Amino acid sequence: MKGTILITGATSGFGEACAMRFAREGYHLIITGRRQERLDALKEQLEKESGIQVLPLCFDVRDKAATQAAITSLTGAWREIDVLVNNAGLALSLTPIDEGDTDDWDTMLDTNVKGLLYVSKALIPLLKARGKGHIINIGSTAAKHVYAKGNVYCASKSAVDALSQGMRIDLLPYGIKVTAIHPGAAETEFSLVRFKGDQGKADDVYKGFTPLSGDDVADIVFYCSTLPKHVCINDLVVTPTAQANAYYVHKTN
Ligand code: NDP
Ligand code: 8X3
Repeated sequence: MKGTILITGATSGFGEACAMRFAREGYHLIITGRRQERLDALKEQLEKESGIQVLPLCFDVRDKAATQAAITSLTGAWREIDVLVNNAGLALSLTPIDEGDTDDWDTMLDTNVKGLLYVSKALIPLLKARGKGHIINIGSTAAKHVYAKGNVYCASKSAVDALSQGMRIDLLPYGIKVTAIHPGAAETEFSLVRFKGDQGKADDVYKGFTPLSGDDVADIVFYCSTLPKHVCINDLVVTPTAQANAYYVHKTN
């Protein structure tokens, strides 16, 4: 056993790919999300394939009490967490600021910012007690450049960028590493969620170029989390080769 990793939002996309990658490498996994049936299926698959142990915790990161209760429920070796991947998050709609839906704004800010804070607040005491650990926050190119109609989603990811810097400073005395990884366009369920189930609109986002995959990002998370104790990647931006930044994607059709 190489260690234990807790991944939020492991029911699809980057989180699921990270679960698969770390399972292959012999890590025990704590996987979280709101879809219990997906968590159960992933547990069954990974325990069978990799011979590691998987603990599913089904909760909504927006629910402060449920988040704290889920972490408090950890006992024994499950409390010895080496890596926390704060990945759960979403965008909803692509709308000019004055036309934005305030419920969508609440959901994005409550999930991407406050949810990340609740999980971190609950987990940090366990890392501090061991004098080591690594928090990996999934930001976005949207944290680095604000694009048209991205307003609140971009703001939520800017907050993840700022919080990652703040965490790194405050956790320095405890030997806890903090890394922010900022991916560009990646084909997961992200656009299907953003466009509220419109598969055609979601597919259009990735036409004409090769986007990142969940596996690409999982490789990077794995690399960052397995560097020597004295080495920490603080901030990493990764895009498809066809994407220069949040604005410029070279599409061939
Ligand atoms: P997916 O939609 O495929 O996965 C999102 C995950 O987040 C799901 O497992 C979902 O689980 C979980 N999640 C969402 N809301 C909540 C909640 N309230 N409580 C608990 N879990 C929640 O998208 P990605 O894998 O692409 O996204 C992962 C992260 O990467 C997000 O933070 C996203 O903003 C970021 N990102 C994505 C990029 C992309 O282009 N795909 C690029 C840059 C960053 P469930 O529904 O079961 O709760
Ligand atoms: C996801 C990438 O460009 O849709 O964070 O904002 S983007």
